[in-house]
Amino acid sequence: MNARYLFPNDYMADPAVHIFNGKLYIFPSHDRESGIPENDNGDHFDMKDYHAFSMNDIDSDIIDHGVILDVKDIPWAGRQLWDSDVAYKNGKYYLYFSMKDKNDIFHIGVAVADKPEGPFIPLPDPIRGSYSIDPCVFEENGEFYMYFGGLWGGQLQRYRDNKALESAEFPAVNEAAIPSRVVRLSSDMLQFAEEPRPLIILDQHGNPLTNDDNERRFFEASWMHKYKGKYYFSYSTGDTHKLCYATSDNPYGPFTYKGVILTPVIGWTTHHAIIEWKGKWYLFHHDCVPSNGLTWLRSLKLIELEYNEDDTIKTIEGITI
Ligand code: FUB
Repeated sequence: MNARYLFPNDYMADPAVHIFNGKLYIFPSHDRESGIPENDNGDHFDMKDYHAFSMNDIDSDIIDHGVILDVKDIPWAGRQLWDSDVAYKNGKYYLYFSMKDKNDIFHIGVAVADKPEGPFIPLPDPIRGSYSIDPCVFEENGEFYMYFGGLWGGQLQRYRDNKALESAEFPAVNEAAIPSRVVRLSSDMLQFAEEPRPLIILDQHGNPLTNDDNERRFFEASWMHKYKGKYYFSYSTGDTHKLCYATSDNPYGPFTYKGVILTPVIGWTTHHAIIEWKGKWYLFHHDCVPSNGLTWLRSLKLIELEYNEDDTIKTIEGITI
């Protein structure tokens, strides 16, 4: 399968992908030209709404279902609708989204709908105890786990043991890297059921990846899938622009680093979803080729993902696809 751009009409990024009612749904961030200068805080990613998309088949055209949630309708809104994900339980769809509050602090919000196409009605407040960005929700035997977090503009370095620090703190170079977080959701899907836990990624010797290991350590863009009974946690390395993955026998980890899924693409960010549909596996992601490299104007892309005999993932070359 050749890689293809999914929606040339507009800039969309950070795809979350799920099969609902036999169709494939994509929930991306909706990039736009805000005119805000580029900085390490990510202020130039100033998105204001979300759309939902669906596909009847992997080769078919993508259907744009329009706006499913707008920042102006979210009571606690400050700015910047970043990465989101959607989960289904008992006839309702739950949209989990990253957004800054009125004090410019990222939290994770929830909005609820009867259909994946929305409209999604936001709760008046973010999830209690939530912080940082990039929620990914994974279901296992009726329990839902959220994986989240993002460094730099995503503010994860401002928290330790789920408490806000006076100011951002990075570990020393050879100390364990700042981990992403995993938390089980409450049965009503609207809150955390427990304190978020660190998601530890170990190297092949059983040592946690260190803060200076920019080629492998977590930065943002959590995604979880299961293959042959194992949990595959994948993520972006941020400033080294790769999608990597680590595996575990337990959704809470610890995970062991396995390798690179996607080498750097054109653009600063890289963010993805991995899903099996009709017996094949796919990588949904984004790059900035159509915008001639403008990092804040990203385009959705799709390519088949393959495994090796030993269940490792075959690396895809980002620039050439
Ligand atoms: O789209 C804004 C941010 O860029 C996302 O939340 C990150 O994962 C990165 O893709």
